[in-house]
Amino acid sequence: MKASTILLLAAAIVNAAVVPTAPAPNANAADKRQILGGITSLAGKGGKVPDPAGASPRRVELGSNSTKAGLGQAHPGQKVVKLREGPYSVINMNKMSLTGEAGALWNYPDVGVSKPCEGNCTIIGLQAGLEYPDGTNANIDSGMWLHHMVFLVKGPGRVDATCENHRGVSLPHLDVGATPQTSERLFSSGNERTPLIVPKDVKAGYKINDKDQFAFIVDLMNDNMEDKVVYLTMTYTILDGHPEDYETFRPVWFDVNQCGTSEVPSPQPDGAFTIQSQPWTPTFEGRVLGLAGHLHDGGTNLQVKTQRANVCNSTTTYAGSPEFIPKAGGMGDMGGMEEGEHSDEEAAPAAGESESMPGMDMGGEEEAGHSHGGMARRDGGHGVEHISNMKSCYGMKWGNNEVAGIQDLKKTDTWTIVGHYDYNEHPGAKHGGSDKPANIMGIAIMFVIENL
Ligand SMILES: *[C@@H]1O[C@H](CO)[C@@H](O)[C@H](O)[C@H]1NC(C)=O
Ligand SMILES: *[C@@H]1O[C@H](CO)[C@@H](O)[C@H](O)[C@H]1NC(C)=O
Ligand SMILES: *[C@@H]1O[C@H](CO)[C@@H](O)[C@H](O)[C@H]1NC(C)=O
Ligand SMILES: [Cu+2]
Repeated sequence: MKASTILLLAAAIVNAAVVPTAPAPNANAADKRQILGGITSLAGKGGKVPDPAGASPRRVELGSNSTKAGLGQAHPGQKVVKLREGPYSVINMNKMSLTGEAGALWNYPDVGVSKPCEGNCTIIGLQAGLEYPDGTNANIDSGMWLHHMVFLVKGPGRVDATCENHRGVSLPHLDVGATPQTSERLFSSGNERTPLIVPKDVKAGYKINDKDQFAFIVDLMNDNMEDKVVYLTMTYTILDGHPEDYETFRPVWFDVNQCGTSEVPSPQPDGAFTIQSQPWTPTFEGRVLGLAGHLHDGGTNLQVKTQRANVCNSTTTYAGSPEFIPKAGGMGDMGGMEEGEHSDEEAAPAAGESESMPGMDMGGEEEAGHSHGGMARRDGGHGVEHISNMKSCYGMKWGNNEVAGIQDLKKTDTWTIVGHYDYNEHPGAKHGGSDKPANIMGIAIMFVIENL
């Protein structure tokens, strides 16, 4: 089937099944590709599959003191639950996705995502992960990437703060059969797997009820020579019910390609440059709990600012722990790895760096260099260092010189994010194995305790 046929088919399916009255998407080619996830399975390009025999349980109750999502920030009565979603089959390096990426499950919508509780509960921590069926970790060292995931919540009263007034179709919402008026993007993660953690001295949470439905957009990458089946994990730290003394926080998603695929073309092939979002004027008021940014390989830092102050400078760490470094001679490491470029400097410490970070650490986002435009290696190939961590800024620590006194969200402010890249410092991913830079991203997710 030709790509254009597939696009039309995808658009027809999505429009017919989901939004009968949707106007024609005013989307560029990159944006349209997001819709394709929906027909990925039909075309035999991977997607959700049944649990393999002998797979670990889909729900795992971790101890209330688990460092996984609670990270030691024990709130009285908290529970830590890991849910394994999927599993998803990811095609190998010798196969192409519908959109032409080798070894990729491309922006695959999953509207059958489980919830950590029946009825009411309150989320005070989140962290995404990737696992093999037996429960072991899946990361770059075995050729698997949690390239990108978006966590949407659909339900009464859910409104996406930054796409609510978007004109035309909002692609992430459309992809899971919703709109910005009926759902919101709560969280996102990439391979760096930044957690959201409400510090124990802050009484605020995201209140879930029985009408809420969870949906994921899942984008995974397989550098191996055989197909792989993996589970996307979401570890929830929750409180039962809606404790009266806990306020409600709302997510605010900043993006240089807001309400689109989040991708933008790299403005130049080398050197330093910035990418910037449209300004956003808050539609509600509150107090900022915390935020973190997301960039692709080549990124140095992402600034979140208002006209009043710099709010957060979310900086990148590259190859901070061994699981983020491809194994020399591994299946996915085509042609082997230049030993000299790797090992020594890259095997830096910092394993679990984000876990030692106190306070609100947040839904950071994605990861290391997923280049959505690539025809071949979306990771930029061997010998390239990948982002393993992005710094979070959290509300109770505003005095750490990152913030000039701004703790509140006001309707009189204007918010902007600026992604800083420098390909001389860190190589970016290439498009289709060519010398052309792949598309890049600039995102930040902020959590705001709403003044009600
Ligand atoms: C969890 O940690 C707290 C504080 O360190 C301790 O008092 C409590 O006994 C621990 N609970 C469990 C189940 O280990
Ligand atoms: C769930 O929470 C809502 C709002 O806080 C409340 O009105 C409702 O009674 C709760 N339901 C149950 C079963 O506790
Ligand atoms: C943000 O971090 C970058 C990288 O460490 C640094 O060069 C820059 O000066 C910082 N910007 C601000 C406004 O603090
Ligand atoms: Cu990204």
